[in-house]
Amino acid sequence: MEVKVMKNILGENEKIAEDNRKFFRDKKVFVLNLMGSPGSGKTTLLEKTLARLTKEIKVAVIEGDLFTARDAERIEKQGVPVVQINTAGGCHLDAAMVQRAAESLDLDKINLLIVENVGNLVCPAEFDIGENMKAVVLSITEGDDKPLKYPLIFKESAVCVLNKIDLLTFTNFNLEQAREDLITIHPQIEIFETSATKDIGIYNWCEFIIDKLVSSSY
Ligand SMILES: Nc1nc2c(ncn2[C@@H]2O[C@H](COP(=O)(O)OP(=O)(O)OP(=O)(O)O)[C@@H](O)[C@H]2O)c(=O)[nH]1
Ligand SMILES: [Mg+2]
Repeated sequence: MEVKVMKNILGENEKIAEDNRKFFRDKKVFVLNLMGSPGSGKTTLLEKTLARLTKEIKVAVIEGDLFTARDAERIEKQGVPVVQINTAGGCHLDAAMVQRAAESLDLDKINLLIVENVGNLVCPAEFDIGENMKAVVLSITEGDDKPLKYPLIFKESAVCVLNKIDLLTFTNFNLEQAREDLITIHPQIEIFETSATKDIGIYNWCEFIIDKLVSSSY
């Protein structure tokens, strides 16, 4: 019974996600779904990404959180339009939430919409929101076993950002092992090493996003 209900929920979500994708395509807005565990550094990476990208690209942000507008307040300081979604306990964003949030953005004025999903390494991977690309942030302090333990999110994501690389020497995180496991799970995955606080690797990550926009003719 539970399985059937879950299937219906996912089926309904899939329809709205397809509507979103078509809507964003018509508006020529590329949508990036940024996922990862709580505290992996999504908002900090986003702050650094916006500081660089907004010189060249018009960006808006949707922030997903259980409660509070803290991340949206941080992003607002970057001078980009931002909408906060509070899921009131829900562990992921779904396509309907993103559809509603997008209504309060002027999409004719932007080329890139970045959605910071709720901090979670499991649920967001199961819900298509109508994005063009999923990216997962894995921080060094979470441990190198996470790709094998939570494979779906790494399988679904075109990109994995290994953040907090500045902390590598203070941990037992095995970078080679993590890279090997990521490639085993998803052979085409792009891997970036960043420190969002020390501004390491941000340039390459941003260039990658720009290339994606250009190659998708947005
Ligand atoms: N050392 C180090 N700390 C970082 C880095 N990136 C983020 N942090 C710190 O990690 C903590 C969490 O960062 P956030 O950017 O808020 O993480 P988040 O993934 O957005 O968290 P949620 O939105 O709660 O899921 C903050 O104290 C950041 O300063 C990094 O590259 N290196
Ligand atoms: Mg955040």
